[in-house]
Amino acid sequence: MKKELPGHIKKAFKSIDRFLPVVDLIVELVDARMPQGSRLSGLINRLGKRSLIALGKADLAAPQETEKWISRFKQEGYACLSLDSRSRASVKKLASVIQKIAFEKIPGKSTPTRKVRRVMIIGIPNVGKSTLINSLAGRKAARAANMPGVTRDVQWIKISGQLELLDLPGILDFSLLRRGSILKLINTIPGREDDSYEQAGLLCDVLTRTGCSEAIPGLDQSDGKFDQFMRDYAAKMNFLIKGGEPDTHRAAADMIKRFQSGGFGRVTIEKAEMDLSVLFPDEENVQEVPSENE
Ligand SMILES: Nc1nc2c(ncn2[C@@H]2O[C@H](COP(=O)(O)OP(=O)(O)OP(=O)(O)O)[C@@H](O)[C@H]2O)c(=O)[nH]1
Ligand SMILES: [Mg+2]
Repeated sequence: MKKELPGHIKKAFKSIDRFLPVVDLIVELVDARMPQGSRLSGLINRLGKRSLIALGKADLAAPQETEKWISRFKQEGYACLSLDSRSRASVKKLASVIQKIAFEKIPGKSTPTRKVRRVMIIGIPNVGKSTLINSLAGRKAARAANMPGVTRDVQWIKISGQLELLDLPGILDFSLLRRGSILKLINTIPGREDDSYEQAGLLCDVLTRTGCSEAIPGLDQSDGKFDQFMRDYAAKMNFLIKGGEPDTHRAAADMIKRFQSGGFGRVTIEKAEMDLSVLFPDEENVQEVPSENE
Protein backbone atom coordinates (compact mmCIF):
# COMPACT_ATOMS: atom_id res chain seq x y z
CA MET A 1 0.00 0.00 0.00
CA LYS A 2 1.47 3.35 -1.00
CA LYS A 3 1.46 5.85 1.85
CA GLU A 4 1.80 9.63 1.59
CA LEU A 5 3.69 11.73 4.10
CA PRO A 6 1.56 14.46 5.73
CA GLY A 7 1.94 17.94 4.20
CA HIS A 8 3.70 19.53 7.18
CA ILE A 9 6.31 16.74 7.16
CA LYS A 10 6.97 17.23 3.44
CA LYS A 11 7.34 20.94 4.19
CA ALA A 12 9.80 20.14 6.97
CA PHE A 13 11.96 18.12 4.57
CA LYS A 14 12.03 21.13 2.24
CA SER A 15 12.98 23.46 5.12
CA ILE A 16 15.81 21.14 6.15
CA ASP A 17 17.27 21.31 2.64
CA ARG A 18 16.72 25.06 2.49
CA PHE A 19 18.45 25.87 5.78
CA LEU A 20 21.12 23.18 5.67
CA PRO A 21 23.81 25.43 4.14
CA VAL A 22 23.65 27.85 7.11
CA VAL A 23 23.49 25.16 9.79
CA ASP A 24 26.61 24.34 11.86
CA LEU A 25 25.30 21.37 13.84
CA ILE A 26 22.38 18.93 13.84
CA VAL A 27 21.01 17.60 17.12
CA GLU A 28 19.24 14.33 16.40
CA LEU A 29 16.75 13.87 19.22
CA VAL A 30 15.71 10.23 19.71
CA ASP A 31 13.50 8.55 22.31
CA ALA A 32 15.64 6.90 25.00
CA ARG A 33 13.01 4.14 25.35
CA MET A 34 13.60 3.11 21.72
CA PRO A 35 16.84 4.79 20.63
CA GLN A 36 17.67 3.04 17.36
CA GLY A 37 14.02 2.46 16.41
CA SER A 38 13.31 6.20 16.70
CA ARG A 39 16.35 7.36 14.73
CA LEU A 40 16.17 9.08 11.37
CA SER A 41 19.54 7.69 10.31
CA GLY A 42 18.79 7.72 6.57
CA LEU A 43 18.02 11.42 6.67
CA ILE A 44 20.90 12.36 8.99
CA ASN A 45 23.41 10.45 6.85
CA ARG A 46 22.12 12.11 3.72
CA LEU A 47 22.54 15.59 5.24
CA GLY A 48 26.24 14.91 5.90
CA LYS A 49 26.55 17.59 8.61
CA ARG A 50 28.22 17.44 11.96
CA SER A 51 25.66 15.89 14.33
CA LEU A 52 25.09 14.73 17.86
CA ILE A 53 22.56 12.23 19.21
CA ALA A 54 20.53 13.22 22.29
CA LEU A 55 18.59 10.39 23.98
CA GLY A 56 15.53 12.36 25.01
CA LYS A 57 12.89 11.53 27.65
CA ALA A 58 15.68 9.72 29.49
CA ASP A 59 13.66 10.14 32.71
CA LEU A 60 11.24 7.54 31.25
CA ALA A 61 13.94 5.02 30.24
CA ALA A 62 15.93 2.56 32.37
CA PRO A 63 19.14 4.44 33.35
CA GLN A 64 21.50 1.44 32.92
CA GLU A 65 20.09 0.83 29.42
CA THR A 66 20.56 4.49 28.51
CA GLU A 67 24.22 4.20 29.54
CA LYS A 68 24.60 1.13 27.30
CA TRP A 69 23.05 3.01 24.38
CA ILE A 70 25.40 5.94 24.91
CA SER A 71 28.40 3.55 24.81
CA ARG A 72 27.03 1.87 21.68
CA PHE A 73 26.48 5.14 19.80
CA LYS A 74 29.90 6.43 20.91
CA GLN A 75 31.50 3.22 19.66
CA GLU A 76 29.75 3.86 16.34
CA GLY A 77 31.50 7.24 16.27
CA TYR A 78 28.67 9.58 17.35
CA ALA A 79 28.78 12.31 19.94
CA CYS A 80 25.96 11.28 22.26
CA LEU A 81 24.35 12.10 25.60
CA SER A 82 21.12 11.55 27.48
CA LEU A 83 18.59 14.27 28.07
CA ASP A 84 15.73 14.94 30.45
CA SER A 85 14.29 18.25 29.29
CA ARG A 86 12.63 18.74 32.66
CA SER A 87 15.95 18.75 34.50
CA ARG A 88 17.95 22.00 34.48
CA ALA A 89 21.23 20.14 35.00
CA SER A 90 20.57 17.85 32.04
CA VAL A 91 19.63 20.76 29.74
CA LYS A 92 22.67 22.76 30.88
CA LYS A 93 24.95 19.83 30.07
CA LEU A 94 23.48 19.53 26.58
CA ALA A 95 23.77 23.30 26.09
CA SER A 96 27.47 23.22 26.84
CA VAL A 97 28.06 20.23 24.50
CA ILE A 98 26.13 22.01 21.71
CA GLN A 99 28.13 25.19 22.28
CA LYS A 100 31.43 23.28 22.22
CA ILE A 101 30.73 21.23 19.07
CA ALA A 102 29.08 24.07 17.16
CA PHE A 103 32.16 26.25 17.63
CA GLU A 104 34.74 23.52 17.03
CA LYS A 105 36.82 23.93 13.93
CA ILE A 106 36.16 21.32 11.24
CA PRO A 107 39.48 20.08 9.87
CA GLY A 108 39.96 21.15 6.27
CA LYS A 109 37.10 23.69 6.38
CA SER A 110 37.26 27.40 7.00
CA THR A 111 35.67 28.66 10.22
CA PRO A 112 32.57 30.84 9.64
CA THR A 113 33.27 34.55 10.24
CA ARG A 114 29.80 35.13 11.73
CA LYS A 115 29.66 34.94 15.51
CA VAL A 116 26.32 33.10 15.61
CA ARG A 117 26.15 29.32 15.21
CA ARG A 118 22.94 27.69 14.00
CA VAL A 119 21.65 24.35 15.19
CA MET A 120 18.86 22.23 13.74
CA ILE A 121 16.92 19.94 16.09
CA ILE A 122 15.68 16.94 14.12
CA GLY A 123 13.55 14.11 15.47
CA ILE A 124 10.37 12.11 15.13
CA PRO A 125 7.00 13.68 16.18
CA ASN A 126 6.38 14.25 19.90
CA VAL A 127 9.93 13.29 20.93
CA GLY A 128 10.36 16.64 22.75
CA LYS A 129 12.07 18.97 20.26
CA SER A 130 10.07 22.10 21.12
CA THR A 131 10.27 21.38 24.86
CA LEU A 132 14.05 21.11 24.57
CA ILE A 133 14.24 24.38 22.66
CA ASN A 134 12.10 26.09 25.30
CA SER A 135 14.30 24.68 28.07
CA LEU A 136 17.46 25.87 26.29
CA ALA A 137 15.94 29.29 25.63
CA GLY A 138 14.63 29.58 29.18
CA ARG A 139 11.29 30.79 27.89
CA LYS A 140 8.21 29.46 26.11
CA ALA A 141 9.36 30.31 22.61
CA ALA A 142 7.85 27.27 20.83
CA ARG A 143 4.50 25.51 21.26
CA ALA A 144 4.84 22.11 22.92
CA ALA A 145 2.18 19.58 23.90
CA ASN A 146 1.77 15.86 24.37
CA MET A 147 0.53 14.91 20.91
CA PRO A 148 2.33 14.38 17.62
CA GLY A 149 2.11 17.12 15.00
CA VAL A 150 2.07 20.15 17.32
CA THR A 151 4.81 22.06 15.47
CA ARG A 152 3.53 22.79 11.95
CA ASP A 153 6.01 25.44 10.77
CA VAL A 154 9.72 26.02 11.08
CA GLN A 155 10.94 28.68 13.48
CA TRP A 156 14.41 30.03 14.39
CA ILE A 157 14.73 30.65 18.11
CA LYS A 158 17.52 32.74 19.60
CA ILE A 159 19.12 31.01 22.59
CA SER A 160 21.90 33.52 23.17
CA GLY A 161 23.97 36.07 21.23
CA GLN A 162 25.89 33.08 19.88
CA LEU A 163 23.32 30.35 19.27
CA GLU A 164 20.14 30.02 17.23
CA LEU A 165 18.05 26.87 17.12
CA LEU A 166 15.64 25.74 14.43
CA ASP A 167 12.41 24.16 15.65
CA LEU A 168 10.98 21.85 12.99
CA PRO A 169 7.88 19.69 12.76
CA GLY A 170 8.47 16.07 13.70
CA ILE A 171 9.83 14.03 10.82
CA LEU A 172 8.77 10.56 9.75
CA ASP A 173 10.23 8.77 6.79
CA PHE A 174 8.87 5.69 5.10
CA SER A 175 10.99 3.24 7.06
CA LEU A 176 9.59 4.71 10.29
CA LEU A 177 6.03 4.73 8.97
CA ARG A 178 6.32 0.98 8.51
CA ARG A 179 6.83 0.75 12.28
CA GLY A 180 3.60 2.65 12.82
CA SER A 181 1.88 0.52 15.42
CA ILE A 182 4.97 0.25 17.64
CA LEU A 183 5.57 3.99 17.38
CA LYS A 184 2.01 4.50 18.68
CA LEU A 185 3.20 3.00 21.96
CA ILE A 186 5.51 5.97 22.53
CA ASN A 187 2.93 8.39 21.09
CA THR A 188 4.89 9.26 17.93
CA ILE A 189 1.83 8.47 15.87
CA PRO A 190 -1.53 9.15 17.50
CA GLY A 191 -3.33 5.99 18.57
CA ARG A 192 -7.13 5.91 18.17
CA GLU A 193 -9.22 5.48 21.30
CA ASP A 194 -11.05 2.48 19.76
CA ASP A 195 -7.67 0.83 19.02
CA SER A 196 -6.71 0.75 22.70
CA TYR A 197 -7.30 -2.96 23.22
CA GLU A 198 -5.21 -3.88 20.19
CA GLN A 199 -2.47 -1.45 21.26
CA ALA A 200 -2.39 -2.85 24.79
CA GLY A 201 -2.03 -6.31 23.21
CA LEU A 202 0.91 -5.05 21.19
CA LEU A 203 2.42 -3.39 24.26
CA CYS A 204 2.24 -6.63 26.27
CA ASP A 205 3.63 -8.57 23.32
CA VAL A 206 6.53 -6.13 22.82
CA LEU A 207 7.36 -6.02 26.54
CA THR A 208 7.39 -9.82 26.65
CA ARG A 209 9.54 -10.11 23.52
CA THR A 210 12.04 -7.56 24.78
CA GLY A 211 12.40 -9.00 28.28
CA CYS A 212 10.48 -6.19 30.04
CA SER A 213 7.39 -8.17 31.06
CA GLU A 214 8.01 -7.51 34.74
CA ALA A 215 7.17 -3.83 34.11
CA ILE A 216 3.40 -4.46 34.22
CA PRO A 217 2.44 -6.36 37.37
CA GLY A 218 1.23 -9.88 36.54
CA LEU A 219 2.26 -9.82 32.86
CA ASP A 220 5.21 -12.17 33.33
CA GLN A 221 2.83 -14.66 34.91
CA SER A 222 0.11 -14.37 32.27
CA ASP A 223 1.50 -17.14 30.08
CA GLY A 224 0.43 -15.38 26.87
CA LYS A 225 -3.25 -15.38 27.88
CA PHE A 226 -3.81 -11.73 27.06
CA ASP A 227 -7.63 -11.58 27.31
CA GLN A 228 -7.56 -13.09 30.79
CA PHE A 229 -4.68 -10.81 31.79
CA MET A 230 -6.69 -7.74 30.71
CA ARG A 231 -9.74 -8.92 32.63
CA ASP A 232 -7.58 -9.35 35.75
CA TYR A 233 -5.94 -5.95 35.21
CA ALA A 234 -9.36 -4.26 34.81
CA ALA A 235 -10.69 -5.94 37.96
CA LYS A 236 -7.57 -4.97 39.92
CA MET A 237 -7.94 -1.36 38.80
CA ASN A 238 -11.65 -1.48 39.61
CA PHE A 239 -12.63 -0.70 36.00
CA LEU A 240 -16.02 -2.38 35.93
CA ILE A 241 -19.09 -2.10 33.77
CA LYS A 242 -22.70 -2.73 34.79
CA GLY A 243 -23.07 -6.12 36.40
CA GLY A 244 -19.51 -6.07 37.72
CA GLU A 245 -17.89 -7.28 34.48
CA PRO A 246 -14.33 -6.02 33.94
CA ASP A 247 -14.14 -3.07 31.53
CA THR A 248 -11.21 -4.29 29.46
CA HIS A 249 -11.45 -1.43 26.96
CA ARG A 250 -10.99 1.16 29.70
CA ALA A 251 -8.25 -0.96 31.23
CA ALA A 252 -6.41 -1.06 27.88
CA ALA A 253 -6.61 2.73 27.44
CA ASP A 254 -5.34 3.17 31.00
CA MET A 255 -2.46 0.75 30.43
CA ILE A 256 -1.26 2.60 27.31
CA LYS A 257 -1.49 6.01 28.98
CA ARG A 258 0.26 4.74 32.09
CA PHE A 259 3.07 3.22 30.06
CA GLN A 260 3.56 6.40 28.03
CA SER A 261 3.78 8.59 31.12
CA GLY A 262 6.18 6.33 33.05
CA GLY A 263 3.50 4.99 35.41
CA PHE A 264 5.01 1.48 35.17
CA GLY A 265 8.46 2.79 36.00
CA ARG A 266 11.37 3.49 33.68
CA VAL A 267 11.30 1.05 30.80
CA THR A 268 13.61 0.82 27.78
CA ILE A 269 11.87 -1.42 25.30
CA GLU A 270 14.76 -1.53 22.85
CA LYS A 271 17.94 -2.85 24.44
CA ALA A 272 21.36 -1.78 23.17
CA GLU A 273 22.44 -5.35 22.46
CA MET A 274 19.14 -6.21 20.74
CA ASP A 275 18.78 -6.71 17.01
CA LEU A 276 16.23 -4.31 15.52
CA SER A 277 14.27 -7.31 14.17
CA VAL A 278 13.27 -8.31 17.74
CA LEU A 279 11.31 -5.09 17.98
CA PHE A 280 10.19 -4.96 14.35
CA PRO A 281 9.85 -8.61 13.26
CA ASP A 282 7.67 -7.76 10.24
CA GLU A 283 10.02 -5.12 8.88
CA GLU A 284 11.55 -7.10 6.04
CA ASN A 285 8.14 -8.36 4.90
CA VAL A 286 6.92 -4.85 4.22
CA GLN A 287 7.28 -3.66 0.67
CA GLU A 288 9.81 -0.89 0.11
CA VAL A 289 8.11 2.37 -0.84
CA PRO A 290 10.34 4.73 -2.80
CA SER A 291 10.59 8.23 -1.39
CA GLU A 292 11.96 11.42 -2.82
CA ASN A 293 13.44 12.01 0.63
CA GLU A 294 15.16 8.69 1.17
N1 LIG B 1 8.99 12.84 30.55
C1 LIG B 1 9.43 13.72 29.64
N2 LIG B 1 8.58 14.31 28.83
C2 LIG B 1 9.06 15.17 27.91
C3 LIG B 1 10.43 15.47 27.77
N3 LIG B 1 10.59 16.34 26.76
C4 LIG B 1 9.36 16.59 26.29
N4 LIG B 1 8.42 15.89 26.98
C5 LIG B 1 6.98 15.89 26.76
O1 LIG B 1 6.73 15.34 25.47
C6 LIG B 1 5.59 15.95 24.87
C7 LIG B 1 5.93 16.43 23.48
O2 LIG B 1 6.81 17.53 23.56
P1 LIG B 1 7.07 18.53 22.34
O3 LIG B 1 8.23 19.36 22.74
O4 LIG B 1 5.82 19.23 21.92
O5 LIG B 1 7.51 17.50 21.20
P2 LIG B 1 7.91 17.84 19.68
O6 LIG B 1 9.01 16.89 19.34
O7 LIG B 1 8.19 19.27 19.50
O8 LIG B 1 6.56 17.42 18.93
P3 LIG B 1 6.04 17.81 17.46
O9 LIG B 1 6.22 19.26 17.27
O10 LIG B 1 4.60 17.41 17.50
O11 LIG B 1 6.84 16.97 16.52
C8 LIG B 1 5.16 17.06 25.84
O12 LIG B 1 4.10 16.57 26.65
C9 LIG B 1 6.40 17.29 26.69
O13 LIG B 1 6.10 17.77 27.99
C10 LIG B 1 11.34 14.81 28.67
O14 LIG B 1 12.57 14.97 28.63
N5 LIG B 1 10.78 13.95 29.57
MG1 LIG C 1 7.35 20.64 18.28
